Amino acid sequence: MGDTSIMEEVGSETLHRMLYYMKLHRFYEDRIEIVYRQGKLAGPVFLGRGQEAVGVGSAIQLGKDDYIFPSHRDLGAFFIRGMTPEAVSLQYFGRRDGPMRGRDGNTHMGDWSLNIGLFVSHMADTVPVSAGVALVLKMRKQGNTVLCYNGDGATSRGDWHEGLNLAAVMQLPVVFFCVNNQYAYSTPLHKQMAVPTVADRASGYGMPVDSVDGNDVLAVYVSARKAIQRARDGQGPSFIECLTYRMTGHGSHDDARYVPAEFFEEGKKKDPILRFVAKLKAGDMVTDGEITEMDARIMAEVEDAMAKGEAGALPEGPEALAGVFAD
Ligand SMILES: Cc1ncc(C[n+]2csc(CCOP(=O)(O)OP(=O)(O)O)c2C)c(N)n1
Repeated sequence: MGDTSIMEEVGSETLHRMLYYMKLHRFYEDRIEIVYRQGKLAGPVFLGRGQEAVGVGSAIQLGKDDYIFPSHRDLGAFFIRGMTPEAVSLQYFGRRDGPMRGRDGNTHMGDWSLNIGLFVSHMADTVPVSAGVALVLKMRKQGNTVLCYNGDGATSRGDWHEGLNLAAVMQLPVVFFCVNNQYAYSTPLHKQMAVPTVADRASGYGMPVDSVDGNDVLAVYVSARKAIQRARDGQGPSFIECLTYRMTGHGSHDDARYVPAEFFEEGKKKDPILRFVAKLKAGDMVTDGEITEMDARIMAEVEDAMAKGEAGALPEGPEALAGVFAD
């Protein structure tokens, strides 16, 4: 299926929303990284720069009663589900009114009221939990689905394998994404697995496995659409490996000197936002004027979110302890 026919099918409104969320993800993170370097944040910052197409191309297709279990690099998916830039800033600044009420300062966050599952570690602990949520949806015959996102490093952990197996055996309505940015912190892919792709690992569990260019939001969209439909139709789980590039260190504290310069060059050439804009323009789906207006709107939103995050109140001592220890 060519890009033009996909774009015609998806329609200009959804395409514009996709561009908006990819840019919001990028602009927000560019700005929060500066705030981090200014020494204003208590915790680290983890960026999904270069990986925006995966969360956006998939989560944009969900309905209100679906669930996501994002990782620390899927900020666009958080925004799509309704978490506001202001809420994310309150989180980063460790403020009382943030999603974790000031008890964590980085992206360890979620919000059950928005069907965004929480994670404790960056690794695969959300995989069996998302299978559990999918089991509930299946038992309720809701026709809803769960999208679960992990990095390549997470697939070396036992809970990833157990979760995939459980979902396949029980035919659960969940889609597992591997956002394969080719590094787990400083460990390149070939040093943590002896098969060439994560798809090779997933294919042992008895579910459809797809591999897509994770820097092509339309390719992610099409693959995710099929997998989501399967889940809704009661046909069980799917796995999608999205090959992408981490265009940054593991976190903002990491200058990634262990990554060869060519890797970053390659990532830059395949920038998912620039590629999407080029496709939209080639298909007459967006004008320069619309892009300029969108950029200005997003920058204003991000500035507002930073100001509100910084101005937010810190938790009082007893509030900071609520829910931390059993009564
Ligand atoms: C159980 C556990 N072990 C180790 C860590 C430290 N850690 C955080 S992220 C990470 C690497 C994750 O790599 P990957 O799954 O490829 O995701 P990416 O960060 O590349 O998106 C590690 C080792 C952790 N948070 N939790």
